[in-house]
Amino acid sequence: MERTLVIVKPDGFARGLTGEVLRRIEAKGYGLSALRIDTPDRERLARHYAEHEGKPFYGPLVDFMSSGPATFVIVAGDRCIEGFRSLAGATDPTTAAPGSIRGDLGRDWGLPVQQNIVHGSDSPESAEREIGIWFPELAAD
Ligand code: DAT
Ligand code: MG
Repeated sequence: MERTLVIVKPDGFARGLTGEVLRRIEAKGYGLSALRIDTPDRERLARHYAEHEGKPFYGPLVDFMSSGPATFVIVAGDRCIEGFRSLAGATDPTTAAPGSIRGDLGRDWGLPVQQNIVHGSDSPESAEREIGIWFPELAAD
């Protein structure tokens, strides 16, 4: 069964949208196979966001992601990586399609990093790499 790593980011957690995000994942038909609330630490965030190191929003992104509690979720289901990316919508919440999590629940706050409520892995390789960072006990062998 395919797995993906979803994070309800600190903005979504602080706005009380964790349940709404989980509701949409379950309503779509995917399974929740692990869940933890935690304030992300900068060391694991640096590994998680290594592909963005050096970009102008990288520092603000790590600051934002480590600013408070977030909910880490392993979601399971056939094609759930692609399916959750579709549920999440485009990166920029201003232009994310209505009906998507970011399009319905997110907006621009005029900050150097977009706060867009959720993270979802973008490929099977990313999903297993990210699950290994945040749920090492549940990493694939
Ligand atoms: P996604 O989360 O849609 O996979 P990403 O991996 O390209 O997007 O970027 C990680 C996060 O960084 C993204 O969710 C929000 C922020 N971000 C990306 N591009 C940005 C930009 N050009 N300006 C501000 N924040 C940005
Ligand atoms: Mg990404």
